Amino acid sequence: MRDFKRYLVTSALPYANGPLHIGHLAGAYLSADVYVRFMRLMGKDIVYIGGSDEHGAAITMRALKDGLTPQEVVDKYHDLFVKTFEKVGISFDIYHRTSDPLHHETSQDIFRTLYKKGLFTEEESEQYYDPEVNQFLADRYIKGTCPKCANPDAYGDQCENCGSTFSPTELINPRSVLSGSEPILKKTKHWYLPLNDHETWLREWIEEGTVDGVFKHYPDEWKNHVIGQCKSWLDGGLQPRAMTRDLDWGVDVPHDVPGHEGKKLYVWLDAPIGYISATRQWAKDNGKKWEKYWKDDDCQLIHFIGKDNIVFHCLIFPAVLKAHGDFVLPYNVPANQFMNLEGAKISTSRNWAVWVHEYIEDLPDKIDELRYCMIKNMPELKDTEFTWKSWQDANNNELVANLANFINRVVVLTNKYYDGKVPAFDEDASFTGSSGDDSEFYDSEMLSLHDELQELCQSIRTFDFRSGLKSLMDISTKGNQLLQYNEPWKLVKEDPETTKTIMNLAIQYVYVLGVAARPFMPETSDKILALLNLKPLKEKGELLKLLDKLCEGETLVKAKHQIGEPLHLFSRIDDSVVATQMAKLIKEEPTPVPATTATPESKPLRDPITYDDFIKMDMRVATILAAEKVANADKLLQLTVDLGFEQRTVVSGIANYYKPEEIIGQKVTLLANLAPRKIKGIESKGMILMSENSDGVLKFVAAPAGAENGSQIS
Ligand code: B3M
Ligand code: ZN
Repeated sequence: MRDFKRYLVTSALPYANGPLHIGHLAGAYLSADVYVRFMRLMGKDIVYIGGSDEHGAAITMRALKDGLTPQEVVDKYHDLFVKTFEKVGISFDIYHRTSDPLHHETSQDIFRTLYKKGLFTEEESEQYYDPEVNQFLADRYIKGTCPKCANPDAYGDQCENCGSTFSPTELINPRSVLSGSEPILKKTKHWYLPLNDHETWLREWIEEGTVDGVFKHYPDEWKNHVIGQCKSWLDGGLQPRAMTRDLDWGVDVPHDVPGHEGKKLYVWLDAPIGYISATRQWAKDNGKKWEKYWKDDDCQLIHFIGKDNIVFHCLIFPAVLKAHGDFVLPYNVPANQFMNLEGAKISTSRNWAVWVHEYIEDLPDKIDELRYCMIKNMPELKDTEFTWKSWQDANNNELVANLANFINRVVVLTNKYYDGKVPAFDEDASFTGSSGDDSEFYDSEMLSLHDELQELCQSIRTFDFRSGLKSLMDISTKGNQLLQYNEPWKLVKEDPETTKTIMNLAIQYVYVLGVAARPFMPETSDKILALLNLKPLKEKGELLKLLDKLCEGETLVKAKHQIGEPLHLFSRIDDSVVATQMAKLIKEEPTPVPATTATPESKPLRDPITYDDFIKMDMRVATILAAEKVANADKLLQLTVDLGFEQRTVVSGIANYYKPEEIIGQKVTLLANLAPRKIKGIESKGMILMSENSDGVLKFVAAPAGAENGSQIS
């Protein structure tokens, strides 16, 4: 662990194409926020950078689906991100965005430098092109049959059914998502970064922590899974990677580069440069020099990301930085793994997620409870799981029963026995609860608080936030034991002097908790300090000062200081709150209660059929994964449904009754063995069962809640 003059911390820039879920928080934001707040408390010069990733197919696809322009999409989600991060207390020094002109300029400058240095190769390749809309097709704009598992709805780069990845030309029967037509191959030229040329130094940098023998970082401070992923890429051999795309949304290839027309920077080139643009903007706004953070070896750069972004932050972006020549390399990339939800992977398309903005709406006074539960279960080394029950348990059994209980007792007793004034104690009085005198006992307790706090600090420094949080709760447990063991409520009559020592000490514990809680639960820290009638922390070296004082045996909250009135820091969460959230997650459709009891005019029954006729129909439970309008057909939606054992496309005449975005995640019943039919050029496999009321309004025949996809209905 080396001390640096400056620190620059980044969190992955979320794609501005959908709201944030708890997996995002646990992955790249809470981890960084705990670290940054801690470093500020230690008096470090640290800047925390964030921003929205507003380019790439992720954005244009969303725009297409929602009938919005890409700019409208990114504006919408950028604004939501700003609010969400603010509410959850993610304390960015700047939250920027990649559609900002300063970012375009920064990315173009870097591209131009690499281009002028001759560090790109130009290569011509054949890529899919949609002749109907005159557009090259990004991988996600091509669908077709998976070459591995025959799933008819695989994307150009990946099959969500079997998980394999490939190039679009490997797809069987490719079709354009834009027009449904068959794409043609067309020649196009792009600039490539020859990553293969960077293999040797990247390997030395990752494995030895040096570049040309010069120290850069300690590899054993990096997480094993991060090094492991890098090594496996390196072992597989790095390939040249295109740094440009044929797109109409993104950062233009600089116009002084011949052949720039119609070309944009690859989103994974411009997005990490967003960290630099944001730092430039922050420096401008605050009268600082951004180069001090990016171009000075005395700055430690740390990227907080999720594991799916490792290759970009540990190999590709460093290659860009090194090729450019002026920039520092990341000192560490403490990537987190994934957080699952109630036994399943979080999935945006299946709406299996806890959306952070919805949590904030539903539980506005339970923000630190969420932070606590997320940090406690942070997927630092392996995937973890969030359950509403574990959230409730963490709150009731730990925050309420331990932390709030201890602090409340101290505040109540101080108010009761000493009119809310921190009791002074006689340093020479002999102490009944322990050998030695009160003063010796007091000093040794303060020293042990110092050691515990040091342990907490060390955990945070090594990105082990779970252990850090545990240390915080251990201090609270000790505080509770101090009261439990000495029973000041009894002792006050027998030995009032020693009671003063105990209570004075307990108040010091509360103060330590107030400071140490800050990185994890900032609002709670403010509340604890308010209970002691002290101001909120400014996060300017207060923890460093506290450690010094503890070392010196100096009291933290002085005798006679008037503390505040008791107040409950946390309250119990009832089962009903958990039940409401679970129901929301599973989206149980309540059985609609008819408005009137009048029998609607019913259609006559069809001719009788035999059991054999009936049993021919294979009806299955399925979930709608994706829905989009069918071009030139007002009534039709093209649906991708999950049958558990496979995914397929079904065209359904429900567009007048349901909007595509409303029905993602809807459980339906599917007549699965209906012979495939071509509808508007789309092969439809099966039919979604609908009920039709007397007015002709269609409603899904809902599958029972909890029924697994693929279950047979008979
Ligand atoms: N937007 C991917 C993601 O949100 C991407 C991260 C960019 S970090 C420079 O997972
Ligand atoms: Zn497949």
